[in-house]
Amino acid sequence: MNKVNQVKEQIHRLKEQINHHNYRYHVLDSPEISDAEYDQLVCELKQLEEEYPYFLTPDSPTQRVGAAPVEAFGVVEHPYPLLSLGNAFSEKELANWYTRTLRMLDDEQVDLVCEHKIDGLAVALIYVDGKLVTGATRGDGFRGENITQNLRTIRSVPLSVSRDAPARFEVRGEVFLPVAGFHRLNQERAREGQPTFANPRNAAAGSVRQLNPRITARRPLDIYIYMLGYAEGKAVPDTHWDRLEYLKSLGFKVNPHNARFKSIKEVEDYYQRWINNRESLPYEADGVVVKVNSVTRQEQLGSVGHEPRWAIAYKFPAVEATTRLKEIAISVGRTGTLNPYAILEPVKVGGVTIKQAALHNEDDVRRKDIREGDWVTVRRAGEVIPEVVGPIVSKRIGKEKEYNLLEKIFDKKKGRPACPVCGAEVIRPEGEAMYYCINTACPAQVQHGIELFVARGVMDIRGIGESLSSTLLNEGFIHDVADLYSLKEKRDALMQLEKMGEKSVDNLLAAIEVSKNRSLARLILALGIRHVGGEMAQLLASEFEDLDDLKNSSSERLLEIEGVGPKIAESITKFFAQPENLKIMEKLRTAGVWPKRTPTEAAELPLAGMEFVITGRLEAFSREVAQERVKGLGGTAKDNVTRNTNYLVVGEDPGGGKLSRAGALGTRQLTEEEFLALLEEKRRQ
Ligand code: 5U1
Repeated sequence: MNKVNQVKEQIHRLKEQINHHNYRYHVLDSPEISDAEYDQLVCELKQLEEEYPYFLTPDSPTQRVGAAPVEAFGVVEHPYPLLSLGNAFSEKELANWYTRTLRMLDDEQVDLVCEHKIDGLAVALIYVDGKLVTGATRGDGFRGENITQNLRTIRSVPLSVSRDAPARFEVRGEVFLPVAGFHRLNQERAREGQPTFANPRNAAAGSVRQLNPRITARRPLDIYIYMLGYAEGKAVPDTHWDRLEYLKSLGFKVNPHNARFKSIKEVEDYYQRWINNRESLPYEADGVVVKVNSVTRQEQLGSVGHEPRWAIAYKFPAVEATTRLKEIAISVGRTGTLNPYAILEPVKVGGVTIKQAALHNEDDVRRKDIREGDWVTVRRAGEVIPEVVGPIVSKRIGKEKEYNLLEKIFDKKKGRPACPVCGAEVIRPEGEAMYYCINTACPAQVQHGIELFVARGVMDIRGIGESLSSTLLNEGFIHDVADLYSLKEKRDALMQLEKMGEKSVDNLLAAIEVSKNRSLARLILALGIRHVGGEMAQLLASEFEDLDDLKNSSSERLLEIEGVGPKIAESITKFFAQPENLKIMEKLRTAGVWPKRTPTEAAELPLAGMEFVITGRLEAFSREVAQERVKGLGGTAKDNVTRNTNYLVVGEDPGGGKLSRAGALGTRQLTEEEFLALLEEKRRQ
């Protein structure tokens, strides 16, 4: 085949691939490749089309903005197409875009606006005479799906705005599912045996494009408006920034992290700042959108194809990649759970090479139909363990092996499945998705137990990492967590260990000694009782005098505590019914590790004891999310102002009743800004 035919063939293949992935992404909400890989395919096709323009056809996916609308929804024609964005993947590409922009404007400087590029679903909202009349998806840019009823269920979408607003106008924005809501939704779906969503974007798209708006209404969706589409019947400001301020004044939710800059250097700093802080955001962002501020200049620049020249998406490094899953192995967790995990062909994700990824449990592996030998999408978010999102079914060659955990751990000699670490019996309690090793002395369980015990925020014993805890166990220095407190009697022997000089041994022993003073809440957490995490440990520590008191409490007493359900109560009583655990408790008592409840016990979390009421609309997040933030820091969030209310947070259009009651009671009132500052300050404590 000659070169030209080869190129023709390659373009054809790329088009087919891109169309296929477009369909998976936009119509089925079930992508098979990562966004970065999709971008790469489009980039390749664009380059070829630029080099060989006679192969560029109007039906090329580079000439479309998205996929065609699904027919089940009505169709909305967009009077002004909803554009997509060109991408910059490096500082140099961004600088090139800026240079080009200045050249076209024949200027030396231009004001810019930066916004987070939220990974959600772009929508257009049309208001007529102050009322929301139509809400639509972007679709292919010209025609979208009519999802008005669904968008109406999103609380941050105003159903009406001031009568002073233009007679007819359109705003555009991104609907998204906050990360916390996404995890909750997936947990719920997993419990109900439904397929989980691969990421918050798919979950948001899947939620918004429900044929039944009641389902949409149950999902904690949110929206940020990112531009005014058009306005008729009234003059509007002539810069993008002022338009956003104007939309804010009409009651639209605009991202508070937007920023205005005068140089590309400041844009780069903003981008770097958010690369480092993006995990702290309540939503997933995959880059920064950089826009020319002046609307006159935007019009001067115009667009090329479906991408405006006046804006660009400066993408963050990818957090997803695809690779081959070589094998599914099993590790044993702290509570004896047998956890399948993927051994991968090493792959770089967001700058870090990963070789392993989490797979949750066997049901999840089955539900996602992940097989050994599959090509899979892996995802890394922040510091959490990378996870396998799902298989790329189209890449299967027929040699992939379905996974069966029991088959994997079947011990022929014993004639039964056996724990891969200690060989003990394995059970699967009714109604649970996990298999368990029943041996509480299983070395894997003990080691994880020690890792939890010494962890920061638990007993906080610095100097014991994974490798030392394993050495201490394997060399017989300790058999359980309580033995840490008798290590001082083995000082000389410890100094014989590799990498353990006199100084490090003494530091370690000193750290162990100091840990004897940790609070009751931390000790309860350190015991590793199933289902008892930090918040629950805190709650229990505020209710019980000491470990004896907790041990002796009946199920009934436990169940009387608000927040303790049957699962937790059962887990606590089971824990204290085990003789090995009682032995550990006695050793701790003898070693002097026996904290009593202190008056400040309940106050370990920074907002503990503080009661908040929120009134009116907040800009930064919905009321539910604000309440979650308060609770996450140990505070309580109530609906009504009482004598116990410490703070009334006052948003836009506050309820008069709450304000006047707070006024009468002298309750401290916070503006949204003060509230955010308080949360930030407490979060850092
Ligand atoms: N924040 C933001 N996201 N976003 C997406 N702004 C923004 N602008 C867009 C898109 C597609 O497009 C306009 C620049 C046309």
